[in-house]
Amino acid sequence: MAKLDNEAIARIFEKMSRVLALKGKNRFRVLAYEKAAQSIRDLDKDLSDIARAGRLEEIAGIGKDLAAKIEEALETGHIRQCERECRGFPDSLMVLFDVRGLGPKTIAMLHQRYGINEVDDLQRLLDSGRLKGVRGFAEKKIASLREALQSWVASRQRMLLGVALPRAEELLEEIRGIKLVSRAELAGSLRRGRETIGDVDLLVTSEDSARALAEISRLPAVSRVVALGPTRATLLLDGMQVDIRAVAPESFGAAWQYFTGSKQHNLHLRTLARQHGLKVNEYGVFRGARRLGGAREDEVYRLLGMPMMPPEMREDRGEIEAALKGELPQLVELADIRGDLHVHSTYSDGRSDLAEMIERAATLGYEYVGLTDHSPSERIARGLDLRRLQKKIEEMGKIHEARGNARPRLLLGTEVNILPDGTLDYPDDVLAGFDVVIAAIHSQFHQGRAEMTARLLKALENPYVNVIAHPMARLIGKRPPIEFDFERIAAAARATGVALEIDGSPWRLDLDDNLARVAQAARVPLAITSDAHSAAQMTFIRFGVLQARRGWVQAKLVVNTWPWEKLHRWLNARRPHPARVALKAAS
Ligand code: DGT
Ligand code: CA
Ligand code: CA
Repeated sequence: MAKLDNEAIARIFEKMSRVLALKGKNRFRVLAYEKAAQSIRDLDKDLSDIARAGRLEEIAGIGKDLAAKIEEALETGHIRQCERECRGFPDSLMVLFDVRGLGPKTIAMLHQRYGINEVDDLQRLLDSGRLKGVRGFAEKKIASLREALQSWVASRQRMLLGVALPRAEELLEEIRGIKLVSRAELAGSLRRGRETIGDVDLLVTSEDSARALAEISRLPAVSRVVALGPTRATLLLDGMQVDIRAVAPESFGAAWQYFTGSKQHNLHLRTLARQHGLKVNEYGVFRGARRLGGAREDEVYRLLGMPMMPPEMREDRGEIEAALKGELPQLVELADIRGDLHVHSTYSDGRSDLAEMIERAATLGYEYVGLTDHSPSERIARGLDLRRLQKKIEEMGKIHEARGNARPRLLLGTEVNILPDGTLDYPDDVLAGFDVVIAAIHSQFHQGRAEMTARLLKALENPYVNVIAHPMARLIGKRPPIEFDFERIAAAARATGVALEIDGSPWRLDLDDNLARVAQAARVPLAITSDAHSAAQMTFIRFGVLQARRGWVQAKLVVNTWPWEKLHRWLNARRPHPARVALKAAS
């Protein structure tokens, strides 16, 4: 009996939704399965645990019927009704739903009449010319399907936020430099700060949209023009797909809202609007034919009885309900950050030396910076043995002396390994010499859930530990998260006052948004860091802030938004003896 995990069950429901759409079944049933799949993907607990507690029906979008199906899947590895319904529809056919311009009606027709079962079949069919003259497949339609297939291939690979955002911002600056363009903004998943990005969505306004788009598509960064029309362009920039739409100024806010998404958030908003007798679309907010607003994005929310919604929250995870109750949290902002507690130098595996890292921290206006090189067992990363640690202390002392009282305050730190048995890689008397200790798992990722939980709990008990770094220990798209009981770790962190990290490195973003939200709800201290391995990477902290905002995190809980006095008290709160501070902090 195959044990099904959350993702496997979500996929069954997603497929069910798509097959029902192909069969032209009731729209509400289609949506119900789609919503259920999304809710399951958003869960931070195993469905099997939730089922055991008898709480399946508390999940958004899961009623009696779907709860019974989940139970069946957990017990037998199958959902009979779904299998029956989906018979004859291969998974490879479902992929066509991700191709732009293909909806359920067309896919159903291609499947029935031409035996199309996958993207390659469709490509061959288009190439064969057999669609020529077929009703519904005018030449223009065939050409646009070809383009859509090309961009599907390009966009199959999702990009990391940390790669896509800087490139998109560069493009945005070039677009803003075009005279004809009066306004340009980012939308889509990039604006919501999702950890991976399918394609980049941009909105522009211009008095001559067609010419503006043509000019944009001639920018040197553009490697291929996939499609170019009077109001829309699809461009490829070295593998990154960009969708640009030109909209009228009076619709800009409504369009920005619409194309920021997420789709689920928008669906929910539109349902709400209907209940108020309003219509919301990408052109504005309407009562009948009368237009109530849409030039500004906040108008859209205001007309629905809500304050402006931070883009990072727009995932239909309860933010609309919170906004209607006037309970939207005040999210942490980059400007709240007063320092970084996790950066590496050439003493371990960083590419910039201590002086360069400190210089950059000063440029960023930080009050303090923790220089946290690795501990000895981290061989690949050149972890510091006691001899090299002593050298680092001496060099930090010299830099400190040369700088006088200049900001930032320098904190001697370490990122110490949590060994497989939960002990740390430096003895306590060495740890006592650091100003800030962050502890992390860098080995034995495959331990079972119980063992891993015990390992982390033991590390949390060490009185010198201030932060647990990247608690999930995942690498996005490369290494899955370790398995552990997050609620127990969060409760222990809250009890001991140890912070959990939200690591801003684009490959990590760890905690992720879902766990950050659990931590925020449990009032666990958090530390948003860059985990920089070069001076330039210190700006990674912004991706950590975005992830934190997606987790509804408020500044209050984030220790590195605190002024030095408060941070200092917290750093030493659990130590058995007053800190033997290695470096006298600047006054
Ligand atoms: P991505 O590109 O996969 O990372 O995710 P998004 O969210 O950027 O999605 P994308 O690029 O397909 O569409 C951008 C936004 O446009 C999306 O977040 C919401 C809106 N949108 C697109 N298609 C639909 C749709 O069929 N229905 C609704 N309500 N909104 C849509
Ligand atoms: Ca997108
Ligand atoms: Ca798009």
